Amino acid sequence: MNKFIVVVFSIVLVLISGCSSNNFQIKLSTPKSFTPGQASPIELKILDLEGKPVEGAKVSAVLKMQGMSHGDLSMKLQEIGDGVYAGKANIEMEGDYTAAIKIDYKGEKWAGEKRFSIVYKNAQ
Ligand SMILES: [Cu+2]
Repeated sequence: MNKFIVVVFSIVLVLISGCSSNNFQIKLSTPKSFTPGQASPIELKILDLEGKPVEGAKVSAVLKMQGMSHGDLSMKLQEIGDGVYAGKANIEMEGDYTAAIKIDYKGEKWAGEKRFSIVYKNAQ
């Protein structure tokens, strides 16, 4: 496959996976930088289509880097209120990550991916 087809294909995939989030609006918050050896806070804000916080959901996420293995970067996120679910990940490398997110809300299941990137925190 040439590069152009790969790019078009991934855009189509992104569009398709975007459509699967029909029942929830999900916003991933991650720090811009991290300190090696310290867990990084990861937060997900989950709203329903009317913009109301989704409460009482079971939320988990697995962080992945494309083509690399960084041990177990799976997290259970704890609800901290207002539809925000928080967890920590032991990020050890800067770069682009995909968070594979699973939500179970009263038996209604959603799975999807969000992307983010993170860099090393510069020493002061
Ligand atoms: Cu890596």
